[in-house]
Amino acid sequence: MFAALPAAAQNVTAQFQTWLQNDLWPAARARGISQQTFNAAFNGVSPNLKLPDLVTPGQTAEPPRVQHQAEFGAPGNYFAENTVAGVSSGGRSRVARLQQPLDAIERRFGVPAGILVAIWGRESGFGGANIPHNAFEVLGTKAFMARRKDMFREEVLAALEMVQRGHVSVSAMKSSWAGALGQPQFLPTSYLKYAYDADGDGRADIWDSQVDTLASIANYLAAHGWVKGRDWGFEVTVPDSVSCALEGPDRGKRISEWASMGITRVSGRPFPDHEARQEGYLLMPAGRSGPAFIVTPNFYVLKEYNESDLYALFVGHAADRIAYGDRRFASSWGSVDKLYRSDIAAMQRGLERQGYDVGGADGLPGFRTRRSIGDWQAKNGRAPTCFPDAGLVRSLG
Ligand SMILES: [Ca+2]
Repeated sequence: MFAALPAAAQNVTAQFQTWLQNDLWPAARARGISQQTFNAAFNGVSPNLKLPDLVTPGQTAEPPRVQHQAEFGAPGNYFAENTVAGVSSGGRSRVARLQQPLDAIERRFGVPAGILVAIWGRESGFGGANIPHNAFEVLGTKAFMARRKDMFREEVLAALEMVQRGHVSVSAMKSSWAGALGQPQFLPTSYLKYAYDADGDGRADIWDSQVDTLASIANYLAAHGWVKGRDWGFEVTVPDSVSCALEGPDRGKRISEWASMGITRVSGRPFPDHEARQEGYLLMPAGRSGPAFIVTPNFYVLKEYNESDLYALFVGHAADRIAYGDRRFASSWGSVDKLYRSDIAAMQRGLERQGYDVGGADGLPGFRTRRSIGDWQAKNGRAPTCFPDAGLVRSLG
């Protein structure tokens, strides 16, 4: 749209410059950013109109239409074997090479090496990923005109603070298109709170130091409540007598109680004693048509790194494979009807009209949507699957 309208783009660029001078600069100055730092950061920067989720100044935010028309990806796609195996085999070699620092980091923060290395591999390919964008262009554009611009305003101010405090030079401030920095892919506010100087050279270097990167990830997880000594979760078999609608972090039970309901580990081993005494949660990311898990509070700490069940599961699964060898999930991911996110959103609105909580009609079947589907199916005399399908979209959309 903007490419066809150079005049409009020029107009946006002019508005961006005005916003920088009249709006962002006073806020930056109030935080102790010098004029020199501010000018260096935004020298030659104009808004990048190719970034997603932008709203033209003066227009109101519309629902993310393009994303909505995207095909809904089956959960199993997230676990393509070459992706998981890349993280697990790459992770094992890093664990072997970095054993001493990883031991020290685990002693300090309580997070096991496999988890740290799995996140590192997932976020940046162990630091090998190309992270090419100018962070001030990305964060500045988003703070100026993104749908969630208030959040990005904090991030761009934090980015300026990173430079002002001497943590990093302007030219080294490269980010993903989402504004995430360095090997752990931290947003600037996370860098200021959680970046950690583990090698003791006086600088928390998440760009070029592997041990600083791993310690920073550990510090982030510890600060978000990682429970030392607990696992992330276990793949399980759930008998038909246990409803898939019991899923969710707000429906926890002692793991021994889940076991007494007939839930067993796929490995055939019992739950470890110290886990059995504590709370666990049912997780069925694809409802009845995929692997099921009993997860611990640490699973939800992983979701603090990236708000997605599948992300957290990827990290936990890869960490297990790094620590214990490559073993795929015991259950396979079933086939999923071809649906668009707009179909799922329509189904969610149908459930909402009938009083069910779907956690927002966003076109993504999170745990609130999955269990509401299960409850609706049970109420309507159907076998609960707890996952969207074409028939449900027809019945509820
Ligand atoms: Ca350092």
